[in-house]
Amino acid sequence: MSSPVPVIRSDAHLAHRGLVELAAGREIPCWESPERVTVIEDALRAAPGFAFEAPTEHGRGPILAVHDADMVEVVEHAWTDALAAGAADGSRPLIPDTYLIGAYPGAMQLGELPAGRHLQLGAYLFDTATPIVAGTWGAARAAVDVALTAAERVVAGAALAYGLCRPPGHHAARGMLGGYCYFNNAAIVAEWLRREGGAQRVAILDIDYHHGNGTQQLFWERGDVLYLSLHADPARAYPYFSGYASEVGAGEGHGRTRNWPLSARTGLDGYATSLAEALRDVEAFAPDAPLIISAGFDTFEHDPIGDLALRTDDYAEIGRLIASLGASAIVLQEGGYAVDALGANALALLTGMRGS
Ligand code: Q9C
Ligand code: ZN
Repeated sequence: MSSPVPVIRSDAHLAHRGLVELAAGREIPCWESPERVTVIEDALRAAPGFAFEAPTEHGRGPILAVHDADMVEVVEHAWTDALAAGAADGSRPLIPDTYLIGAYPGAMQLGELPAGRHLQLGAYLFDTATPIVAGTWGAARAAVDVALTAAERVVAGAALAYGLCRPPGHHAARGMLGGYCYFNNAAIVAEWLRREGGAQRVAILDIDYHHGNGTQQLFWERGDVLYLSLHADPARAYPYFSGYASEVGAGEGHGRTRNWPLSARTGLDGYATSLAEALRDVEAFAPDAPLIISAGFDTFEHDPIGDLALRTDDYAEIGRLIASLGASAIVLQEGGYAVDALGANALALLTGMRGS
């Protein structure tokens, strides 16, 4: 019997509850809910072979190694600035009404932002699905600590550890928030393995339904971090503007980003074909650090915002395929919104990865 798989989890996320998001002009309840990770933890607790641990605090350093300090401050202070300015009564999430898109400046040199951090939010967000509430800062900080603690367990010798991160991270870029993500947990771990873990080459495999635009942006010109992503074709699926197969990185990072856009209703067969290519890329890159998996279960056949067709048992097979690399792995939770199936799907992936 192998040793239990560390599962790093925190209750700090419970205070991050966004209330509403906009879908086709309608206000709907946030898909990204606290229940998502509660049901995963419950399912793993009911199964043998997992050891549950709280994260240890790593401070802001690892976050600031990846994200703009000004953006981190906006996440920290937007809520209290809004309350202090009387711009919010505390009963509803902060969702900006105005966004600083790339075309705004044209040839102008714009250098100033309003002092209120709630008013700066629109300069960092790229969608309306990433609300700030009182508990957002604490939850986003804890998710990073969850990810880093999982990484530490693997560096210390565990073959596999699972960071039950919430909020997720892969849509967060250096100076950009969105897609339910504030800080890029997987990217922070990758950078931490480089700076603190003595690694020269780190690979991130992203199996969330959505393209990890944030992770791709962060490592686009980096030769030392391989970013591989399987996701719904952005020609039809969020985040729309990245994730095409033609995107392969630049400069020293040329060839160190690869994307596999997938057709609607892709099931295990099609998925495994692309995954095999990605796994060959990992082998060729020969990372000298644990493999980082950005794990989303929004590829599930009944996911409410996805359109792929993976079944619960398929996650076990995907886990076995990844495990066939023989590498140690840090699995970090990203998306997945079919709440009733998330526990079984996470259990299947981890069971496949640990080989029993
Ligand atoms: N109609 C993650 O899975 N909204 N983020 C999509 C499509 C945002 C997903 C709207 C989806 C973000 C971590
Ligand atoms: Zn997703």
